Amino acid sequence: MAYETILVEQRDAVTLVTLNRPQALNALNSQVLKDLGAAFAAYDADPSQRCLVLTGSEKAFAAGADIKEMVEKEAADFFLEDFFSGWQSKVVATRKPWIAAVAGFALGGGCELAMMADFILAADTAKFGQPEIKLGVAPGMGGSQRLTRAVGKAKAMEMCLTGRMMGAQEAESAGLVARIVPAADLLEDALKTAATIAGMPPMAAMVNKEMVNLAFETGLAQGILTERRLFQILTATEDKKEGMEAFVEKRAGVWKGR
Ligand code: CO8
Repeated sequence: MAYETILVEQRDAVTLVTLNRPQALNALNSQVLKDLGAAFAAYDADPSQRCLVLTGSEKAFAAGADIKEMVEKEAADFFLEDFFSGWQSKVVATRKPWIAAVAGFALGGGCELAMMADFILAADTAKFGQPEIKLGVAPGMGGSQRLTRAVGKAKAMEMCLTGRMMGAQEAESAGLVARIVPAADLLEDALKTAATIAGMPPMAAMVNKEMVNLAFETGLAQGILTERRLFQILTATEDKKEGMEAFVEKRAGVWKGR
């Protein structure tokens, strides 16, 4: 598959996707969404691929939705195209795990895209922000909701109202990112982390992802009940039998993916 705005490579069981519009600091236009949608769908459908890393450049993960694409559009265009809805249906809908490896700017849609990942690994150079207010708009790809859930109302509100950026240290202490890595080691660390996930029983990885996401969608009692049911379903897999037998026999498990 030929992509215009991203680079895709497979490293064993890990798919590496690199945003590749350096002239626009990886601004997210419709072609990027089309390319990412196709790459994520291919990843989800390929049993040989078990984790994905999405990254940008040293300077920018992504500096936002493409302002030059939006400048001439009118409200009716945004509404009739249901602009930005594809990010939910093509990227968030991915069932297998993926990590955002963020260096440099992750602003507006770039911050929102990073927050769609299962978790964010940040270079010490990462800068997160929702500066849409400065353009007379507001987040449109989930930022006001995901940022608030990640860092709480005070920081999210301050960032959305002032457009200020949050550095990597603050992002880590606020709970937006899983870990900070020196910029030079970001990709290697992200690929290593992805390889660890890729080495896990694949169905268990998908169910663990679904369970954690459930915490954002349901109340506690319903979430705990659904967790228990999903756990019970996993116990019917061949990989559950293999995983527990391998532990007892003091050897590594060999996964069938079912
Ligand atoms: N869109 C399009 N082009 C961009 C974007 C962007 N978001 N960001 C940067 N670029 C382009 C610049 O225009 C420039 O292009 P050119 O060389 O042709 O002039 C090139 O990338 C390099 O950028 P700069 O020269 O500005 O680089 P600097 O290092 O000086 O500055 C910044 C870097 C601070 C990141 C700066 O580029 C910037 O502020 N960018 C915009 C950040 C922003 O506002 N992002 C939010 C965009 S809106 C959004 O994401 C969601 C909108 C929701 C709207 C909902 C409507 C329905």
